[in-house]
Amino acid sequence: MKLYYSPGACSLADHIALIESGLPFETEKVDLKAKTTESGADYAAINPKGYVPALALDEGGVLTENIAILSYIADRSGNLMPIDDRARFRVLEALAYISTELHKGFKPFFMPDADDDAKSAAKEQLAKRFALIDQNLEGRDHVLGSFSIADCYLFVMLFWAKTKVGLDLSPRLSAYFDRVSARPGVRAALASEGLD
Ligand SMILES: N[C@@H](CCC(=O)N[C@@H](CS)C(=O)NCC(=O)O)C(=O)O
Repeated sequence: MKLYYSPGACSLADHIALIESGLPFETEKVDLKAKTTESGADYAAINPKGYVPALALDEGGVLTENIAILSYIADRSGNLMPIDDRARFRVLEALAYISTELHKGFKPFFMPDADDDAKSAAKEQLAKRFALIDQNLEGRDHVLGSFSIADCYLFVMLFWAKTKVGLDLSPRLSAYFDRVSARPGVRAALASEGLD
């Protein structure tokens, strides 16, 4: 497998999941402006969507979209998603919330032409979205029982909240962030992307 990524982008979630999975994989950095990869390949030919992440599969083909890639890694590894059917749907529910309510909420912070009003409205909305996550973490160390792909994705959202938005995290979210940051797999992914 090969993960196409950009340092600190949402592809960091997939990078963490791959390291945590113990599966063999390679990475290739993408220049998102030029749409080329570090080996000089045309990224648009690899992933016509033009964004990261993309995962080139050993069996051929390229998988895109965080939810699909994270689920694929979990499925292959067997250790990043609960086996119980009902709990699996809870992981999917969490991934969908993170993708559509959190991830997309950061958009103004990645758009060079977004004005301060758009950023401050987005910040307010994100604070509300994170408040719900905060409540759900009551009495838990992870989004679900044990570390899962939902934690890989949520970690990146909190990383952005701290580094790109300057959002004040609640004590519980801060503790969660510190706990996940301390995982060797997370530290390795950050180091590999030059973010440590
Ligand atoms: N729907 C996609 C969105 C991925 C996405 O937003 N990727 C961003 C980085 S976090 C990107 O590559 N943006 C550059 C671009 O769109 O040109 C997913 O969930 O995987």
